Amino acid sequence: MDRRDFLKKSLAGATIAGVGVGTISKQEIALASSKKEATIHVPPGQLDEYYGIWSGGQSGELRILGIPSMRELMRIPVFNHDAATGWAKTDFSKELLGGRVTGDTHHVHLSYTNGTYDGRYIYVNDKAQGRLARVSIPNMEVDAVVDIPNSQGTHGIFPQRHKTGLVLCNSEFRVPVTDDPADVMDPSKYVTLHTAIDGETMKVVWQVMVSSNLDLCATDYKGLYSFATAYNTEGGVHLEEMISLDQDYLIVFHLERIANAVKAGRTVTLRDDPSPVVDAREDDSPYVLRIPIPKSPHGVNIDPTGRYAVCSGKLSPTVSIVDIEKIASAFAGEIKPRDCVVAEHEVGLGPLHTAFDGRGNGYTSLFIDSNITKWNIEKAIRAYQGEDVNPIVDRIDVYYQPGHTNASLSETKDADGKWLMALCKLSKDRFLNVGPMHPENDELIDISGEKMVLVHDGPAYAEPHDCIMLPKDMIHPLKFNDKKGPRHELYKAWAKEDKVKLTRHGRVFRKGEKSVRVYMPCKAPKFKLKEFEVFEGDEVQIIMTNTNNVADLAHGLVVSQHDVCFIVNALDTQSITFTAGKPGVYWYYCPYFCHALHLEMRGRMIVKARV
Ligand code: CUK
Ligand code: CUA
Repeated sequence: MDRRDFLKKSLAGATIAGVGVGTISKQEIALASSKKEATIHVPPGQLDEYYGIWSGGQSGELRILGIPSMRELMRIPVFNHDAATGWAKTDFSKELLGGRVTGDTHHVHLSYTNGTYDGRYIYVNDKAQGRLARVSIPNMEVDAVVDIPNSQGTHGIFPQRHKTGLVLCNSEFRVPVTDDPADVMDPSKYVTLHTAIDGETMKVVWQVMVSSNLDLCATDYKGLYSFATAYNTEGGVHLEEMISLDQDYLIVFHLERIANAVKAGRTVTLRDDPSPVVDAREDDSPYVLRIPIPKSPHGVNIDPTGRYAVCSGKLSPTVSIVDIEKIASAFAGEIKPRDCVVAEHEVGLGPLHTAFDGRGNGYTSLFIDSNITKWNIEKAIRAYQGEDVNPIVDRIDVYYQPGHTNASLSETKDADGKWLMALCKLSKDRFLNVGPMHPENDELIDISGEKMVLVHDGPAYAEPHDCIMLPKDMIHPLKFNDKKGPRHELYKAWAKEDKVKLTRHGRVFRKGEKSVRVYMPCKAPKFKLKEFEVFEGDEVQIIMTNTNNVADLAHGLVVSQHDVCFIVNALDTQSITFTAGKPGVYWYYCPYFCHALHLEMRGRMIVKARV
């Protein structure tokens, strides 16, 4: 039997094993029946059914994947310098990043309307520098970055789900909030902040000050609350101190009370930052509810019905389910905070994150046990009430040590229970050896049936933390930039000032004694300016416009020996500023293959000695 026959034959087997064949039209599925593992192949020329949006961890970027093929379709540079596109070097990106080009993207979410993705924005955090960035989906590029003040380690983030409103951001590290040396040396004075950013303006709205480390973040579906798993209730600064207690908290933030406090001015400011800060450090603070849950919880995920907040135990083998409908009574003091917990069942060792299939099941990643465990919400609640039922439905080994897991549309009311991703931290022997640095392993699991079926291993560069997956029709990226964002405001202003047409005029303007502005339209295979002259030490700004009206026809600009390389997509403009080096001739050229005469697409920057 050749491979083709094998594939055909195994389709029948796959159906029986519950690999939703009908859901993967025109794609071949082979099931290695003995191992309950399948492979999925999206043939050349066929498009994927889902987009996957991946955080890139310490690479500082986002990645777009096709699901189920797991093909990496594109990278979106965010907090990093990207040599191919010039991100972090071009004028706009450099200004946004403030010169800080390392970042650690952990959590990625789309903006919401009415409990589901509205296709407008992607939000992503930077844990390293404490920032939140927004990607405009039509243009698939970052259009805003905001620094989270007064804090370090911006980690869990979550946008509100009833509308594009606030994006809540947790700072994980406790820090002093004054420069008083006594406060700096006294960890009992350190705080963390839960920060609300306006998802439209990308400005800080308020911050709430608490004492515990804030880890993952979630929002409800009604706009009443946000949530943070909190560990290090001990207030320790060393590992042993942070894990001495067996109990930590899910902190619930009462958004209306916080907004009212801000309106009434019951706030403080920290150092010279103007953001209003609500102090919720007191045990009886009206702004927060502290729901006790076992030891150092990590993920908090809201199920697609919006009823339950599921906290994964990390150092406890349990998952705790909080009934969000009980929270109002707890805030009112009618029940104890702990009474909001309606289930707490064992799932295995090292529970980190939980995804949902929209059919009443949770899927928890177990870092230490190295598997994904599927369990039933209703059964977990009944078991907690004393009934003799086992909530565990299925387990699947993953290779190896998963951090995040997420399912298609899991964080929306439309969770469709098709695909689950296990972002494994170690790949060990799963791929050819490529040296001391190993890839991570993103494993795609079919969850459309009763049993989970592993269908794909995807090596990933350091280090995706989180991902979301959504049907391809939920977002509509443009083929040409819409020229509406703040980036284009810059070019319009400059062109107006110099009375030029970006698409037409190749011009050189001396803007100051040591600064020059160069307008450089281009069209395959020519730059409008065959050469231009500047003086040694001039600050040279090049504004380049690609006038080819052909999608996918990018040009770029490299200026030899000047550390300049960036892309200009079709009908778009980009600008960069650099300092002219020693007198001489420097060829500039187009690095993107654009024409039979692409290699000839070049010109000379002539640098003259200053007299
Ligand atoms: S954290 Cu990485 S495995 Cu930053 Cu979402 Cu849980
Ligand atoms: Cu333009 Cu190559």
